[in-house]
Amino acid sequence: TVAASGSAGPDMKDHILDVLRHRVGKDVHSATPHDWFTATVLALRDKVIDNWMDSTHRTYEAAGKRVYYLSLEFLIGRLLRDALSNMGLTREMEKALRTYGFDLSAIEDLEPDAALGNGGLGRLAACFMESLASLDIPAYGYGIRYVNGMFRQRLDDGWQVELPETWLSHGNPWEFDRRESAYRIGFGGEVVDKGDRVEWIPAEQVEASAVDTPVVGWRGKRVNTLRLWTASALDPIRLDAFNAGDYAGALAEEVRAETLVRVLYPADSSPAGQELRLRQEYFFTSASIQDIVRRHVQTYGAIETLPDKAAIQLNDTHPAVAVAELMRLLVDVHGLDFNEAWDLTRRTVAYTNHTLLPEALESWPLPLFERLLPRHMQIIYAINSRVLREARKAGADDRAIAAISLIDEAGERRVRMANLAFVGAHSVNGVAALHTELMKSTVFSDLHGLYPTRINNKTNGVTPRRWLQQCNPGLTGVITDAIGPAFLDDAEKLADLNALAGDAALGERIAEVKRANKVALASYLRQTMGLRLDPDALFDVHIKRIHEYKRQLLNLVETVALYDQIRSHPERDWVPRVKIFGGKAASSYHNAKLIIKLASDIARRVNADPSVGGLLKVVFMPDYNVSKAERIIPAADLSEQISTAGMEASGTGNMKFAMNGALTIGTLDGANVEIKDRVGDDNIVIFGLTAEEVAEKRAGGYNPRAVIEKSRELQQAVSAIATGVFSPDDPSRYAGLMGGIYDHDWFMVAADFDAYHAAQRRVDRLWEDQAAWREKAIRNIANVGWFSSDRTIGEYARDIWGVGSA
Ligand code: DL6
Repeated sequence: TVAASGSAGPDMKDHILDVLRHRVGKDVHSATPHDWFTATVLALRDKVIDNWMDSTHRTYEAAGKRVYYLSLEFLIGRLLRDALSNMGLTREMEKALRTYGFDLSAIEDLEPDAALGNGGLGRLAACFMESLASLDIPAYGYGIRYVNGMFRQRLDDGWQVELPETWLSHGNPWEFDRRESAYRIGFGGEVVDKGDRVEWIPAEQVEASAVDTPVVGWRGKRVNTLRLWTASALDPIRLDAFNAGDYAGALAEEVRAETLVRVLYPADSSPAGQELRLRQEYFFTSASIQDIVRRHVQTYGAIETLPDKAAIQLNDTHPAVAVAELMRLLVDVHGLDFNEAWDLTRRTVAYTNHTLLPEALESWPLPLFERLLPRHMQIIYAINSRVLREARKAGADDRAIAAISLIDEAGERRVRMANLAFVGAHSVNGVAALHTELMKSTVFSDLHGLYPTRINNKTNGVTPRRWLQQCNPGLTGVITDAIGPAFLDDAEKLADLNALAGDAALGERIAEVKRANKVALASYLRQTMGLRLDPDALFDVHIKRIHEYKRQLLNLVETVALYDQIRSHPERDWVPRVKIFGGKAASSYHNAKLIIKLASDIARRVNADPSVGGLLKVVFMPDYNVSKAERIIPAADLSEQISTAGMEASGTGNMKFAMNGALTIGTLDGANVEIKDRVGDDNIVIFGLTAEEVAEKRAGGYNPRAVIEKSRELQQAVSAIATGVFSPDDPSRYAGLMGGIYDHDWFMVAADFDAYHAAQRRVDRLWEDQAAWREKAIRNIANVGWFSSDRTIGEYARDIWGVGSA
């Protein structure tokens, strides 16, 4: 094992200069700050490469099983700080840069945020990659090297405007082109019966080629590979067309190919219905499966041992076509019979579900699927006929058969990707205990009946390196002083803090760190948004994608109610609050965009109102991303996790906040349930309907209008918003949004309002006793070590993949 190289190799100071000169082509006189950033990464990368090669050799020597994590999204954010810290080189780099007059954190800020994901699902994939390396598990992440990641968000007069994201515009010093790992990916065409076998003759082909990024584990022990695919035409230019003056036509093939990897779909929790999306999914899945099969055959000489040496995890259904693609390679290319191929496939593949929202369960119109992937369609029919015969034999009735089928026959016929992933996998997991139970009882109930041991739970986790150590060095230092450094290697050792929860001196030190983090955030917001915030106010934070089920609207309506009350009862002891919102709305999601505008409208009015006397400030931070989360979370006092119960599969922001000493105000949804179990009822503020109660209400005559009429605060707030108090320039702007609450209230904003309002007043009372609040903060930090992604990955490794370190 290669140890972290705290001071190994040639002097970093000289090395950076050498890199600057010979690889960036600049000297100290001509180098721009960006050149220094590039030189810093390249100098660090040289050290990473040694550990990377060592890790690869160890894996080959041990002939161990490898994990392949297929994900359409990897929301990795910046890598420099992470890699430096995991390599144990932060101090050395700081010192080296200082000799040239540079501050490491300023250099770190020059790194673009690699936003190859929308939100939780993509960020989870990034945490998992880091934990796999930290646990010394040989693994590859497979995805797409999008040229334009998640859009940048600008607010124009409070309205979201989407701007292209250009993380690659100055090159990317982390990546390595691996042209030798290139595969042809076909689309369309026909399937020819050759007697003893069938052959798919695609009408179009593009080339996928690999671009690798090293992923450094904690203490540099292992470096794994994130392999992202880029696309090009087989013939980059048609010279005959070019010479004839048809320049666009000459490049058309290349443009078509590049389009595949051009943009990340900014759709969160709803399928982008475009053909391009299906093409993207097949493109990266096929390249990845071909790569896995090639590596296996090259190493072991035969395909039959694949399940012993490869575990393929599908991150949601985006790569679900892997089931059919692996079958195709095994049957059509490697000549296995269908049964054997089916057995190998199921023993190799596992699937993680991340949502129960019906609109987010991917399905493709059958004619589209058949046109693009005719051979896969045949294979899916063949799988379906096996599965349905099996179901019939087990006693399934017509209703159950229709639910289990890989083809949705109701209305326009569609291919159901979740059903394909379910039947083609040996393990199907949910991402929090409640979510997993709901998978069994709702969307997958018939499949669960047929395969009752397949569904299992793996509660999500987050990497404590990025989400505690690196983003909150102050807190990490205080914890280390209190309980020693063991928690750095095993986050569950944070539990040692429990013995010190009542220690006033520790409480004060933690509060000092929190205040310093709040001062830093306030100063950032002053510089970037011109806001003046009181760091002694309670920082109440709601950051995540904007979605009706995440209920930013409930928070905003409650904010309006609080604003009203502060004005009506200025004599009361109000707790000063700063309400911080941040998040992006899918570009086509009308209500989500309107919610952003509402937050801005409320902020403008409240922040300018002298009658609230600084007791309430509202902020909507534009362009929320991973780097901003790293700034905001350490500065939060209160974490808003208030989704409609039963709708948030897990959440991972909830874990990050608690790890940084914020208290949660939340519903019994997703992983909040398990956070509550671990931190204890007294150290979290839970309110609202349970998932079961939500389902009952939806099923039987819930009348939101009556609820609104009964609650004075709610009625006043909703009607103020609806009648244009916050939008005098367009008084009816929010009439429809508020009308939705009156008419059906699908997300239970009215139903949960009173409970939420009361819970917020409980928070006020808790805040007034600062000593008790600090103790609760310590209890949160102490008891959420279990939500480390190391624990989660340990469970996947043991229960699903059957892999150990090597
Ligand atoms: O599992 C990661 C993350 C969960 O924490 C969130 O609760 C869940 O909403 C998110 N799911 C998606 C679904 N997208 N699709 N398909 O992003 O996964």
